[in-house]
Amino acid sequence: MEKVYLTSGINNCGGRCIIKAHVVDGKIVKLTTDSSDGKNGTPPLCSCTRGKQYIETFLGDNRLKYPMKRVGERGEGKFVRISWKEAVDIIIAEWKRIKKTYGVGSRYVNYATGVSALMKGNVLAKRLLALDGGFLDSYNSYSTACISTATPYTYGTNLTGNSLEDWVNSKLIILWGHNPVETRFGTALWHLKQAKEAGAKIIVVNPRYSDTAKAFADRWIGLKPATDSALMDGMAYTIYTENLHDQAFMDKYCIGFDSKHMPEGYDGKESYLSYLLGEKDGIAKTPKWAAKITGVDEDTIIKLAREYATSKPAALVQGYGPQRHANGEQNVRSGTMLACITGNVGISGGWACGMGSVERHKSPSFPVKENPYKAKIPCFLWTDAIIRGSEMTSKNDGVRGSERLDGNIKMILNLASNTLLNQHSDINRTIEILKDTSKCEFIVCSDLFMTPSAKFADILLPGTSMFEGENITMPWGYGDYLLYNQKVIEPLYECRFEYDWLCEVAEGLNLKGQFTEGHNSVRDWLKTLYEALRKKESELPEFEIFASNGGYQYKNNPTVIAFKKQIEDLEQNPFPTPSGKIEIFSETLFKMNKPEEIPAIPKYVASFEGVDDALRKKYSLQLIGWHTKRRTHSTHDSNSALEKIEKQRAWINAKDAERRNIKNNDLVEIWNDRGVIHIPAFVTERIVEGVVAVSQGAWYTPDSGGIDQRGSINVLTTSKPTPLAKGNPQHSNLVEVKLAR
Ligand SMILES: Nc1nc2c(c(=O)[nH]1)N[C@H]1C(S)=C(S)[C@@H](COP(=O)(O)OP(=O)(O)OC[C@H]3O[C@@H](n4cnc5c(=O)[nH]c(N)nc54)[C@H](O)[C@@H]3O)O[C@H]1N2
Ligand SMILES: Nc1nc2c(c(=O)[nH]1)N[C@H]1C(S)=C(S)[C@@H](COP(=O)(O)OP(=O)(O)OC[C@H]3O[C@@H](n4cnc5c(=O)[nH]c(N)nc54)[C@H](O)[C@@H]3O)O[C@H]1N2
Ligand SMILES: [Mo]
Repeated sequence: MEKVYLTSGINNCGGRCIIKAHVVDGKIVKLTTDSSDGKNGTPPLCSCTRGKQYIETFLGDNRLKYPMKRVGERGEGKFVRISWKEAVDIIIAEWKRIKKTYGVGSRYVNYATGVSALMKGNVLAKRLLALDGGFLDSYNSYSTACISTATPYTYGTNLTGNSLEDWVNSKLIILWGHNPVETRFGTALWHLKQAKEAGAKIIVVNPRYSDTAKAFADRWIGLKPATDSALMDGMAYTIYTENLHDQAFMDKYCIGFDSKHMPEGYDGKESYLSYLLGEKDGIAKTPKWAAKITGVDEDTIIKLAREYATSKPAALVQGYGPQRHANGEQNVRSGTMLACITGNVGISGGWACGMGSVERHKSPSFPVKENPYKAKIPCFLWTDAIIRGSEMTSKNDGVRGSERLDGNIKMILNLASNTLLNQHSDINRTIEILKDTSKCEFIVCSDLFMTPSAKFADILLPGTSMFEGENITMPWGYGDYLLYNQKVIEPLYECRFEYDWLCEVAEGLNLKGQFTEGHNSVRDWLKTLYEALRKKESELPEFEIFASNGGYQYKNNPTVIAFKKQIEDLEQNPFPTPSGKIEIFSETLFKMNKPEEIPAIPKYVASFEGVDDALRKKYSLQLIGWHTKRRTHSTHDSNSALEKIEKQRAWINAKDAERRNIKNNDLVEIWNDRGVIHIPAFVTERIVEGVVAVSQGAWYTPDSGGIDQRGSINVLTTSKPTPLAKGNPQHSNLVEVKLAR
């Protein structure tokens, strides 16, 4: 007899969809998904090709089956099977030894998104470490470091998005480095379809002619990577000089746009307008000026500017691609400036730009205990904290909570993460750091597969997949639902959910009671956390109903328009910025006193390893990555069936290929000072000249000479952080390309 269980993917795909697992005799025989059509107003939560492949990806013979201990050199990938008891005993012993020898601040839990549901190993581990005296915590994410840092300098908050059903009210939608057809963002794709059907014109700005451009765009504007702010300045110049801007809006709600609206005591020459017109540096930021930097021709810039300023209301929506650059903070603030000068803030059909988060419903969260150790690092700087933690300061490295760190990282728990190697920048540098066991002395990994990161574990533990346990899955910002992961099958082999062995570690530390707070199972915890949420979200049904229905899609979703209150009555509702207004000029940024890297106004700042870096003499091509439909980060790379929806290839413009005698599908070598990869070429007009693109997430697979054979972009990316956010500039890289062999 067939039984159907309701569940959902728990990886960090921006979309979280309904998965129905059909089980016969304890075996999953097929997966189906949500078949609703969205006609009742709630977006369908149907899976894409990745979701349909969860059996092949997660339940194959390539799973890690038993706990293991490293026997060879670290990173060599040689392990022997051990018992769970031995694994837990070793973890407890090392945990205590490292605490005693180096102090609590030497213990670190790596950034991890392999389990992005409510109960997840990394958060649980942090809870236990906090109970045990503390650990070095981190802030930021690899997703949104720059955009979430920069947006509040303008608006005081990251809640700058309208709820997406409002897109149908936009006359024009500019998807700026945003690619929801391939790169899922909650239910954004469905709302985009609705908007298109309602007649919105759609323009895509992206160095690549993405699937979104192909499926939706009336026009594609291909620019050179990391030149977005120059394009936006050029647009602002046209909008201002043709008097298409909303002066009344700027006068009333903004500070720092022009010399008349500067904060007290500041020279008018520091204003945005003064920069735009070249009053200080003698360079007017004309479309002609912008064309030279961006590679977009002058007429296209002028036309785009006029269209955006006159098609009111219009939504210029920023993806996260442009901010994963060396100057990633700047284009975020440039976007917010454009939204303001066109008066598209606080209105239906408009969009304020920046982070664009919407909080319509509260999310459940797991209670991490207060961490007694106060210092935090930006999550991108963990390799630095292994080799020079004791030198890292708040001033130079963005350390928060303390002036400096008091030591180096000595223990890492890397649970459901491939960021220990594959997803972090500069793989060869990371290998050098990790392979020296005198630096970081102890590494625990829990994963489903022998990933490039897993090979660097001292203790390697087999985790359970989405089918093998219960959880609650929450969508990204744009989605009004919670999904329940019913347990579909028993854990395979000796696999265990991270919570189960962490409870045993807690017991060995005499912290079990505090760690579990009396909960006997994951389900018990989920119930407690859900009930806490239900106090805030009264529409939610009782836990048992929620769990047996596989989750809940909210019906009561009042439309949110960001800053509507502020625009209607600024006196009563000031912006949550220091000045109470929209800060085109930020005094806080000004006082950082680094005008070249971190200007007080949004303006084009040349990116390192960007279009005008002197290094281009050696490495003439800009290399960007993107989030492909073929994977969720590195997850699914082990499933070769998905190769048919997108092959791992390097996109290269036909002219650049011709110069190098490269034909479509030729194996090419891409290199820079950091490393070398071999990958087939995709020779195409779908990418602008001078740019190469390799999708992120392929598993690093070196040959005996250390040349990656799979096309893992992080062999080529830099570990140098961005100036303000100290984020990951993983799309800013200079490389050269030639035929391989
Ligand atoms: N060059 C470049 N690098 C990037 C990015 C980029 O754009 N360019 N993007 C960055 C971004 S935005 C992010 S969020 C990070 C993501 O980086 P990660 O958080 O490392 O995400 P994944 O690669 O999906 O890896 C998650 C790991 O969890 C494992 N896993 C999957 N399901 C389960 C499970 O149920 N249980 C357990 N225990 N393990 C599981 C997978 O096998 C995988 O090894 O990558 C960042 N890295
Ligand atoms: N299928 C799939 N969906 C996902 C994920 C996944 O791994 N797979 N990951 C999820 C996660 S954790 C995240 S954080 C998000 C990531 O979402 P994003 O960060 O938005 O995704 P990216 O693909 O890195 O960037 C978006 C687009 O920006 C373009 N781009 C790169 N550089 C520039 C530039 O300088 N200027 C402009 N204008 N465009 C540029 C890229 O070509 C790309 O198409 O996606 C989520 N959704
Ligand atoms: Mo992300």
